[in-house]
Amino acid sequence: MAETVQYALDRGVAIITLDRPAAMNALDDPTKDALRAAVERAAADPAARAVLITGAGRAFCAGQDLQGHAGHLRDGRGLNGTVREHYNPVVLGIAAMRKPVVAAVNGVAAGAGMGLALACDLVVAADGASFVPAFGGVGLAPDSGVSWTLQRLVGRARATEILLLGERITAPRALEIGMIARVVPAGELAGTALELAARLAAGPTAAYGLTKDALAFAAGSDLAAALEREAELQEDAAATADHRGAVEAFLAKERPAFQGR
Ligand code: T3D
Repeated sequence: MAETVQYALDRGVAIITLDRPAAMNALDDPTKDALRAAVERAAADPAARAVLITGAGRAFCAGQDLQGHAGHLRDGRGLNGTVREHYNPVVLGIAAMRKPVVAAVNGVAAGAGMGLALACDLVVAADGASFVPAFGGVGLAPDSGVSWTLQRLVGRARATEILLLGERITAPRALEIGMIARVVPAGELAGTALELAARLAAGPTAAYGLTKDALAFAAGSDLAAALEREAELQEDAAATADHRGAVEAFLAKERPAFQGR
């Protein structure tokens, strides 16, 4: 794995850190390869029951690396297949992962960096962080799932405004419009986000995976279909050792110890 993406484990949490601080963690080709590999690794890692994605330095991620991109444009390679090769698998990997994924947005999240943050299940941001829908600024349309995630989070009118005007959205404003889950003082971000991810990792992670599945399915279905999907998923949840153990623990007035299965 390239050195520009770090992978570590702490209390059941796979911590993926974009680590190109001099370039605001912009996504050049090796970093995109490594990010995709890290997401795939976290999904498959039995020691990881939750995932935390963050950035090193003052940015979360400035999106596509425009230096490398300019090179591809000049030599006629255009997008060089990166949307299908990198962004789509990363976003789908996060969405399909049956583990909670937390984004700790430590600074600016621009373009595909904003897409990466919004693809995560819970977004916690530092009070000085911001979201920049930078696509239009460089004459591009949204990718990395932003056209899908943003309007589901904030509604179509606001999503259209955000994407067409391209204005920077501060973390407090993002919280106000329902784009993200929490804002904390910058000095507390790393600790708060890790605590949250560790809490999730110690929880009924199989049920959390099924919850992600239910939410994703319901986003694109009618009520009857959503109810049927809930019934199927609830049968899976009811068959877990976590469910049986938690019911017994409740009756014994004890705290449940979840194993994630
Ligand atoms: O195939 C495809 O490529 C299509 C896929 C596209 C997906 C996308 O992500 S499109 C959007 C690409 N990203 C951008 O357009 C963002 C460009 N950057 C900015 O708008 C601003 O830099 C930020 C809002 C992110 C941060 O602003 P600020 O004022 O805090 O910092 P700065 O001074 O602009 O930037 C600091 C350094 O980071 C600077 O380098 P320098 O001058 O100190 O050597 C700047 O060039 C560099 N940097 C920032 N963003 C990028 C970048 N270098 C390469 N690529 C970047 N995206």
